[in-house]
This record gives sequence, C-alpha cells and structure tokens, in this order.
Amino acid sequence: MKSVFATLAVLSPLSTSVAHAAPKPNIVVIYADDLGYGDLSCYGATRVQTPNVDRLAQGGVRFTDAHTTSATCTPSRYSLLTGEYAWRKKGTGILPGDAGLIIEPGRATLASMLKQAGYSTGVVGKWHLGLGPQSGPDWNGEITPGPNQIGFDYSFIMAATGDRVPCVYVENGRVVNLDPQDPIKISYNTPFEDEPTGAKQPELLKMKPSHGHNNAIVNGISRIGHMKGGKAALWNDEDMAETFTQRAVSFLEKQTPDTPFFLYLSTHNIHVPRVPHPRFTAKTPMGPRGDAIAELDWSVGEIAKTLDRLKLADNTLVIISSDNGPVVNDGYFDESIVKLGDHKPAGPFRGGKYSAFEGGTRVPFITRWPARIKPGVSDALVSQVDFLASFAALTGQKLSDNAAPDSFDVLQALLGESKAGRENLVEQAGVLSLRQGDWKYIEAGQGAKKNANTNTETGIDPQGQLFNLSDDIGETKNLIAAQPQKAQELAATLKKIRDDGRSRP
Ligand code: NG6
Ligand code: CA
Repeated sequence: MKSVFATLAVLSPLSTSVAHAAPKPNIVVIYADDLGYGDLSCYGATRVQTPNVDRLAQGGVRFTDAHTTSATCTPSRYSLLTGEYAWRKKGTGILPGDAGLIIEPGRATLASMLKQAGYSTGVVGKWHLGLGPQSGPDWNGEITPGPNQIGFDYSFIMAATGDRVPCVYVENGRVVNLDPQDPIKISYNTPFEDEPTGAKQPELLKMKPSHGHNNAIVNGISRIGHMKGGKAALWNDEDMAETFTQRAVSFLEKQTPDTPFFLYLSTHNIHVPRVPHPRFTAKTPMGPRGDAIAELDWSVGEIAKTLDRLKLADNTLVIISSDNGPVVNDGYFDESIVKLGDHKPAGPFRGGKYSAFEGGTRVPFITRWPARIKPGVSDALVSQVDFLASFAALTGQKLSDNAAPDSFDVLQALLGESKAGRENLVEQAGVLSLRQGDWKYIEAGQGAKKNANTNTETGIDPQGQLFNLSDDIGETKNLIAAQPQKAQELAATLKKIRDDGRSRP
C-alpha cells in the first residue's frame, strides 16, 4: 500500500490539494434515550437546567425541525446506522434483549463507512439492535455478530434497554465480569423456577412497576424478561451513566493524533428505570425523570471537558440528539407524573414516544464543530437517517448505489451553511406520516387513540389526517376534508417512497 500512495503522491496532480486539505473532523454522536424536544433548557425547559448541553448549543447549531425516523428506539437506531427507513425491513420493531443482530454484517453502516474513511470507531452505551445469530446470542461465550462485525473497532454496550434482561455489559463481544462457574440464562417466555420475580415478590422491590416490568429482579428493580446466573456481571443502575461516560472518555484518551475517530455514545438516560446516581437526587423538582436529565447533562459535560483537555474540541463535530420523543410514565412508579408540574417534555408538539404526532420524532438536535460551524439556530428539516450520506460527503466517501437507501446528503444543513434540508421525510409510529415543508400527512390507521399504558396520544385515526404546521404546530386542526388535494399529493409521495424501496436521490 505504502508504495502505491508514494507513487500517487508523485504522479497525481490531486496530491497537493489532498495534502493541504483540512484534517477530517472527529465525530462524536451523543444519542440520548427518550429525551423530548422540551427536556433541555436550551429548548425552553425551566424545571431542569442543562448547562453543558446549552453551552454546546450556544457554540453550534440548534435545530428546531430535526428528527429520528421513528417514535421508538430500535427502528430509529437501525436508521441512524444503516441510512434506511426501518419500516422497509421486517423485524426492526422494539427488540427483546435476546434478539439476534438485525443489521447484516457486510452492509454499509455509519461505522463501516467511517472506518473505510480511515476513522477509528467506537460505540458505548445502549445498543438495542440485537446481538448474535438470529437464534440469539451465546451470553457465556463469544457474542457475535455484534457492533464489532458491522464497523465498530470498539464496543462497550448493554444489549437492549435498562428495563430488559440481561442486565450486564458486553465489551467487544464478551460479558464483562462473567464468572464461568455462574453462567447466564435468559428467557423471555418462561420464568426460572427458583428466581424471584416482581410479580411474585413485590416486597423485594425498591421501585415498583406500573405496567409490565414484573419479571426478573435485579438491583431491587424488576425488568422485562427472566434471567438467572451471571451474578458477578450484573450492572448497578446507579452507576450506569458514570460507567458509560468513563468508557467513552477512555476511548477518547486512547486516540492518536493522526487518525480521526467516530464515537457513538448512546446513553441509557433518560429511559426507564430512571435510577440516577444519588448525587443527582433532587437536583430538579421533577423526581428521577428530571434528575436523569441532569445526569445526562453531566455526561455531556464530561465528554466536552475531555475534548477540551485533549485539545480535540476544535476539530470535533459533536452531535447531540435523542432516539425518540419523550414519555412520562413508561412503566414504573417513579414520580414522573406527580412531579411533572408545568414541564412540557415534548415542547410545543403533540404526542411523544409511540406517537405519530410531531412529538414522536421531532427531537433535540445540536451540532457543534468550532473549526467549521458558525453558531445559530436552524429550521432545516433533517433526520438522523441522513448521517450516513452526509458524513460520507464530509469524508470524501462514495456510497454504492444500494447503500443507505434513504439517507440524504444534507451536510450543508447539518453544518448550518444552508437552510435547505430534506424536501420530505417519513415518520414512523403505529402508522407512517409524511412531512413535506410545513405539511404533515398521517395515513389512516386502526388502533387506540391513546396508549393505555403511557397515556400518549398515538396519532392514529381511521380517516387519515393533514396538518399545516406553519400555523398549527400542535397538530390540532385536521385539514383532510378541507384540503383533499393536498392530502392526496402527500399520500402519493408517501406511496412512491414506499413502493420505490428507496428514496435517496
Ligand atoms: C415497551 C416497554 C417500555 C420500553 C419500550 C422500549 C412495556 C409495558 N413497555 O414495550 O417500558 O421499554 O418498550 O423503549 O413493557 S425504547 O425506547 O427502547 O423503544
Ligand atoms: Ca428510546
């Protein structure tokens, strides 16, 4: 290889410009869980302060119309990494903790593309994209395929969610601190006979479930799914944010100056169970949900401080966002409802997690890169599905035709250099919606208007809905009858995006 490059350097007229090109920026994506548009003080929250996130927002671009692709976690993460709308692929709904990996090794991912571009790549935190073969992972052996097989050089993850078993960390395909004498057994169907459950022994619980979450008890909290063994490997919820933050910091410390890096830090905060470290208790008047936001802000501050200390901040593109809209009670009695006060988790938007209304997918989204980005606020329509094509453009990579089928190169918008984002965007909840400019069309669907567990408005309606967000940001005036032509136009575009199997230009 070396000699080829040497020859090129001598012969190619491009070599001079390459040699003088600005070094590729490092990229850090901080992906919060269930954080709503209104949950940060830079987006208007007053009952919780997020000074560290706000500082990044002040030095970067704060987006007001940026989206996940879906109102739940797994599909959003699938899209973020593959550049494909998750609804195109079966089996990409919320996964159990023992699901197999849903991203085929070999396909282009954000991580594999950046690795190809010469980046050192790492993922720390929540994964929730399955691990191992379709039949599920071998928790007691090598857990593969996983992040390390789809483009990440380093991984330190939890398999699914904080409220699902197994409650252990997996580092580069091995359960951390596993005692081979005490193997892990997982079942999502059958309880293990002699293991206590939240349903049978609620007196053992320090936080009680409000719905579901009454299987295995770990650290005084009952979860979804059954687990036995692996006692030495069990996580401690109170330490989770610190554990992930430390791993992310040490990933940053290990980088070398000549190799750019990509870090995907996917926090457990502020998903349930919300069990921040005691030093965050009562940091806000909102109970554990507010305190978890404060703890998330602390993590962001540690990453920012580390970039400063290592003198990396200037040429690092930091992005902060969330995987879906907010939910107040997602399954535990954690005072989230009684202490909410006038806090608006979804800001001015209707709905939240699980919802087809804007609150489901419109999330906080901040980009900061001091060497390149001029601070400001942008209302460009952008989505996390665009990272793949946009960062490919940023790093000079050409995507093959079948890669990232729904990812648009909106790099200029992400850098605040253009107000033009996407022309349209599909949002996924129980039904699909299409955004086009200020218009929002929600296709007709069958189902409850409210999620009985979480009290979220689902946005599902048997007639279909049309809203004009320019004067109805809260999606309250359904124009489907008044503007049938507009509705048909959007429905036709949605149908085309569906039928074509891709939407990337
Ligand atoms: C739901 C869980 C919810 C949460 C969600 C996934 C119940 C009743 N509810 O099924 O608590 O875990 O799945 O959240 O079990 S997500 O952010 O990972 O999509
Ligand atoms: Ca989530």
